[in-house]
Amino acid sequence: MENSGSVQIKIADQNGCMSSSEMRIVVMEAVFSLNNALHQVSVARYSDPNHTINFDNFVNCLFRLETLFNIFKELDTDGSGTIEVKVMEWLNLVML
Ligand SMILES: [Ca+2]
Repeated sequence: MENSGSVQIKIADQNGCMSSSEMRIVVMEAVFSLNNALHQVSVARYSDPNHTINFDNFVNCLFRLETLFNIFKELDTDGSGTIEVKVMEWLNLVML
């Protein structure tokens, strides 16, 4: 995942919401490259029943992704791409 430094958000339709597929495009252009599983989990968590994501939920999703990514980078002190956490540390991370 690579942070582009600036974010220009384009919402295809004018109703203030985006579809799950639009969300994936915007997130990938803006900040993160999501694999299919992470995209599906993000949509399940942040979309409403018709699979659209409003702006508040989109911002919340981006904030959570960035926060967890930054925490991971801090814990991965040797840059190996893996971290080791105790159960209470892991619970604290996922309950953010
Ligand atoms: Ca490591």
